[in-house]
Amino acid sequence: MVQDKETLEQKIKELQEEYSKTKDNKKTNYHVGLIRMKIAQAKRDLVVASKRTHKEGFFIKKTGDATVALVGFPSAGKSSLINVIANTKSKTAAYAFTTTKIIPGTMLHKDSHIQVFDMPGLIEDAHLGKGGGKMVISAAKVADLIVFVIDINQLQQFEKLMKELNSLEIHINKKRPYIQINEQNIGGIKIEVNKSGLPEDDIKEILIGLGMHNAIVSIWGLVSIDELISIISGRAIYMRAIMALNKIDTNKDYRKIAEEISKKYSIEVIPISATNETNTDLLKDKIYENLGIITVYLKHRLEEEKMPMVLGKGATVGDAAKKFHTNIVDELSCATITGPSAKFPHQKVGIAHTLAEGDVITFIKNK
Ligand SMILES: Nc1nc2c(ncn2[C@@H]2O[C@H](COP(=O)(O)OP(=O)(O)OP(=O)(O)O)[C@@H](O)[C@H]2O)c(=O)[nH]1
Ligand SMILES: [Mg+2]
Repeated sequence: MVQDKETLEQKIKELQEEYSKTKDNKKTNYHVGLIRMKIAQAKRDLVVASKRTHKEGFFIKKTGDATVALVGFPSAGKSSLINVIANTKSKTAAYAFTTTKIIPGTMLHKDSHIQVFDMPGLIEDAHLGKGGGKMVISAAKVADLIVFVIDINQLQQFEKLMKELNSLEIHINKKRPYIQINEQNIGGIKIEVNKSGLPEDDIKEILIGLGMHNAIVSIWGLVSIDELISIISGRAIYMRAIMALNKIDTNKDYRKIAEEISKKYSIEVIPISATNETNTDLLKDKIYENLGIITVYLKHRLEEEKMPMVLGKGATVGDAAKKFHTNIVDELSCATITGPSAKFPHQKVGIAHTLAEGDVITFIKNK
């Protein structure tokens, strides 16, 4: 009989309890072996049962001001973390594949609503569909930021995750090289700018291999052959990521380890403990910062109430006006600003004025 997920989870829990009660008693060797075997079997069944339910979470909807995906191996602490930083309750447990579908939550930060996805654990060969990998990856791709959740005692898992993403043509914390290809009807392949570091003949060969025989090409940045193929074929994805180095309560060398990983992989590392809630507020700040967003407040001249609005870093008064109402920009003469971007309270500025975190804006319409 095929058992469902809940039954299997209950079974694993009971077996694990039995196991912890008997494991130190030498006389019970055979019994302990039997329990271990049963646990292993139940876990295998659970993986299969989990696969059956994977489809449920596949159609994810983006909501809020930005989306963050928690990516990591099973049991790294993704669910424990989302329970602390977002308003959701995701099941946590000591065994792998506790989370079997994507659980969305909302993290409130500085009046912004950040959508956070808790996801099933990613394992090696996820790109081949192992452990529901395809679902996890498609959800990760729609996010604006990946937060890798890594168990400090399982650092080798990070290397495996990076390899996995690499084989999926997902480039982490890398700038997309600027490449322009204008296909033509005749004339063969003409390379106008080549800052790629690759010989022109190789570039031509790649283009022809991808079915482009006539084109004007410019490449403005260093790029490897694999990356070039990945970009031209439209499969390359560039994503920002930071790392939550979890379970630091279990490793006193966490500062040194965090520094080493950060240097080795050029990634921002935030050492945390999800269960003790250590540095989880700092992580929220870092998520917000790395999303490249700011929160500003709109205020009517005669009212006290302020309406929060989330914009991209570098946004102007005009951008805020457009987001508020597409037609308002034409009617706008200027705005007054109170806050970090203003030299003094109620400073009058034009629509090209660049906003900063926490600004209060009052639009002033043409008479
Ligand atoms: N000591 C310690 N244990 C932790 C910490 N965070 C999580 N855990 C434990 O690690 C185990 C796995 O945690 P989960 O949050 O279920 O891990 P997950 O990444 O969601 O796992 P899957 O859903 O299986 O992919 C649980 O027993 C947690 O209590 C932490 O900061 N410190
Ligand atoms: Mg989980």
